[in-house]
Amino acid sequence: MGLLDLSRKLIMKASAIRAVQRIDELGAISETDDGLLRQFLSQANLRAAEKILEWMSLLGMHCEHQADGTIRGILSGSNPTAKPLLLGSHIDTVAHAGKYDGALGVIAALAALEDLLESGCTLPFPVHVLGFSDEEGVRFQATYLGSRAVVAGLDESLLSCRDAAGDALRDVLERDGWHDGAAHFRYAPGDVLGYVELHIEQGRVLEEAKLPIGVVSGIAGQSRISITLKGQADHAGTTPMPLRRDAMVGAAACVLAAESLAHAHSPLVATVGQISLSPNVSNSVPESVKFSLDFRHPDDEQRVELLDLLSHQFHQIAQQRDLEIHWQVVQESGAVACDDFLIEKISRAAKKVTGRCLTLASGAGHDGVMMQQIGPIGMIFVRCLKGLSHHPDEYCAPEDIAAGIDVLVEFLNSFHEA
Ligand code: HGY
Ligand code: MN
Ligand code: MN
Repeated sequence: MGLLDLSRKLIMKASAIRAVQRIDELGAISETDDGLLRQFLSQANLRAAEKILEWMSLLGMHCEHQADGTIRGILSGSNPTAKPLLLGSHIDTVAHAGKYDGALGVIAALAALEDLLESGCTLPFPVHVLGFSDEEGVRFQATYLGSRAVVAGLDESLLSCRDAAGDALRDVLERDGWHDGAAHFRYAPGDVLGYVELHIEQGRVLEEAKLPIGVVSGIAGQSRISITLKGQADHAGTTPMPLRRDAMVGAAACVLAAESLAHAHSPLVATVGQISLSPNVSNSVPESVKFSLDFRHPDDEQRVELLDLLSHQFHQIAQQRDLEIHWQVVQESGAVACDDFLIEKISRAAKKVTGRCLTLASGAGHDGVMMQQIGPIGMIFVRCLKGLSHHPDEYCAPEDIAAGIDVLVEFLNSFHEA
């Protein structure tokens, strides 16, 4: 461990200690007692939002919430008419989540503002800290609902998405929305100085480089596809193999085809994370299988070309096995580049705090994909143990959290300099 890391470990500032405690506090707010899960407009997600609003009000921020559960705290600057700088991240989580993904970005932003207020510093612009209601897209299979709502609103196609219970997003919003005292905040292109998000890396690059902090160059594009294969249910004991139209075996061939395509075209990554089949009984040949495909590549052209190739392979597999195939694009977002000016400022701040700074791309999606529609985006990555994420053992060391907060403080203070 470097000297700087050690010093941060030994002398943790109050704001960093509080941030670590708040991570634990928020991590305990879940909609199940079987691991951490906070979905769009679940009661747990709203309770987490309320908790963060409490912390924002302790800083004297003007606090607001939207009906969808997205929240924001506003800290005024010396020039109230200046364009605001946006900070923040998402409040929702995946299932069996770690407690840092999303939450750390909101909590670190508040900790950095706490440090600035403690040092009597007033920024030359307002700062808005946002906590987005949904980035993971677990409930409705549509990602970035929170950030999308504040930059573009939710269109008909999104409002008609249905959750596992068959409820449309529109109806869930109507029925379970936080309507009481709800504000309606929207940002248009050019409204803001920029959006900067601190997030755990969710990869191994910083750990292998033995660095606590990195600056993000850009966010990979992603396609989320839903595939349904339909064959014929049959008796498992009496149907000879050559006569079967087994949708499960067809799906298995597709999954292996996706895996070998990704191995052959690194850094392409392809994941089948969700699968359901019917009739789903042990003594019937599966009639239909529905599975998800998460397909990502830093280069959009390659992603589109390779996805087309894989779709062709899936259709061939279906044809060979006499299966019907339905291929539905659920969600696509192109790769986005972070802003050079923000990258430069963040790397300078990181070098000041940690001595070095690495620039790296993000394979994970982040709300910056939506926020770049209204202004320049920047991201600060914080090392996490073994790169593990979307897992209960996700871990970010307190001294690395402290480093992340210090980098945010340095970054914010750099706006005072010419
Ligand atoms: O899936 C992702 O890339 C992110 O965790 N939403
Ligand atoms: Mn995530
Ligand atoms: Mn995240």
